Amino acid sequence: MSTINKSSSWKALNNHFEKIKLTHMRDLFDNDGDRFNKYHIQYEDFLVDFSKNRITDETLDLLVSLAKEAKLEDWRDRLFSGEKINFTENRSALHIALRNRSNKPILLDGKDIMPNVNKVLAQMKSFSNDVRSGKAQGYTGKKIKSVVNIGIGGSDLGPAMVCDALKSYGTKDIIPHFVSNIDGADIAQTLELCDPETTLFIIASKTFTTQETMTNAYSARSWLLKYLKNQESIKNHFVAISTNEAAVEKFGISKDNMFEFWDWVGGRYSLWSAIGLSIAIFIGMEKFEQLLDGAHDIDNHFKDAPLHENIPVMLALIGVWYINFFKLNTHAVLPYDQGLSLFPSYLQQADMESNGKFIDRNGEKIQYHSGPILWGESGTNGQHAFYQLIHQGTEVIPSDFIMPIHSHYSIGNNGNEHHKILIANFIAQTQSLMMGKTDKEARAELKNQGLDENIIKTLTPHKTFEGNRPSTSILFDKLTPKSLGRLIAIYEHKIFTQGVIWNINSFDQWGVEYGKQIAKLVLPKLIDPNETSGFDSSTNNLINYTKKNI
Ligand code: G6Q
Repeated sequence: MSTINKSSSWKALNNHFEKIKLTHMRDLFDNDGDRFNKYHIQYEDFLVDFSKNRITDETLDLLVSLAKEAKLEDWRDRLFSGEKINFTENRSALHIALRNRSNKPILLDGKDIMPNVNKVLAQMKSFSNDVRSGKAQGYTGKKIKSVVNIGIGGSDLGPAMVCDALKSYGTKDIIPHFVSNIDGADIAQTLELCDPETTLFIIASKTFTTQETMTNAYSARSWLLKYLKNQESIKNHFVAISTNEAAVEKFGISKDNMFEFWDWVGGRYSLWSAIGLSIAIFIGMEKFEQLLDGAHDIDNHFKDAPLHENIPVMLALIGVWYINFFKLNTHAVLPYDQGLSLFPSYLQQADMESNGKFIDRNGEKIQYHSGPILWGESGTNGQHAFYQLIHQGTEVIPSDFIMPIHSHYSIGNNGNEHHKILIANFIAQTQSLMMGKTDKEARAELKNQGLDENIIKTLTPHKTFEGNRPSTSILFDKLTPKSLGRLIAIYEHKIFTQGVIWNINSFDQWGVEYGKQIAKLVLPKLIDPNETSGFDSSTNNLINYTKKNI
């Protein structure tokens, strides 16, 4: 049974929570002019300000003790040394090897895996250069203009998010597309934008058995063959990224057009592997390597920085403080950058698939909350939608505000008007969430507007904000491949740290596998002309109703 909630630091945190739970951050700031200095971490151009959280020195000391009691440092060593910590699948979780830019050997079962990692990186470099230069052509000799990544989940969300985030670095000659949904609209609408003679399909699937990906891949192949009318054309227009060589060959893609990766790369941790091929083609291999460099920097920081000064660790512990002591079970990620608009949905998978679990490493049900419901949207769009609830809702939502100081785009007065307004909104939101607006302040504001006393009385409660709503601000210079690599790796290690505290395996995903399994049970029933009976009455009737009306 997981005993972290019985540990002395957990108990001490509970006692501390009782003392601090009503303390307002306004007072914490008023009483300590040094609060920002104490509660931020600067790592090169990254500034992580966690001073607008409901924490004191004691909170952080106790949280760090909790991490030590959970043996975080040991687990971190086990992760980096390639131990098979994903024990339910008997696998290591070695995404750190994919961006091990030091190239120091990493041993798995006694064998250095770096030569294979480097071999695939070299293959990606040569292929992406060829596609970008026009050396790798379509079957009819035309240059590739569209790259369609067909994959889902971990084989889609990472590359899709990165290509979108780094659009300003992308070649204007090639458009990347991402098809994931089994809903035929996804592939059909994408194909409408493509010319078979100039389209390259990347079939990205670790297992090469995923129903959605394979169905989309076969539809893409039929579409291509309908126009090019020759099986031979497949080798110019299809490549595969997979661990399953036999299935790739069965599909009709030759070994030469296959990019390998390994079972020790989890799907949601795979954008650093050949799964990132669409990124390399779009922004070039040099920039892809800068993305890896950024992640490698954070791997070193996570490994070496003392826990108090460690960005992923502090983010994780503050998250644990809210989830397990304040019992706040949702977390918002709010990037103030258009390029990062897919970042919340990317992180949703990274976090919720890793830590959305109630069974601990001993196979027992945990007696405390684990992964939060993570959601978000880019600012300022979210401000005109759900921020109302963050300011005045009955739920308190701890939030991460993320923002690059410089934009890639010079636009508006003085070339930076848009970005200045964006920054102002970012800062104003975190400030007002923390401070709130007292009843007295709201009343004074209304009075200044010259309103009569009755109206002031009616409006005051509605215009009052409790404040004390926590946020962490993450700032960095500019959204570059390197800073994006750092940002993603910060969250990966945050997730890992929380999984360690909760004693869960962050690297398996039986809920996803379950979805794959049950879909296969229903499909034959939908095809079978006889009335379905074997399920519960709702399911039977849904199947029969659909069959009747299809
Ligand atoms: C990620 C999950 C899951 C997976 C997809 C696609 O960690 O395992 O999202 O990536 O189900 O799987 P394939 O790459 O095997 O098609």
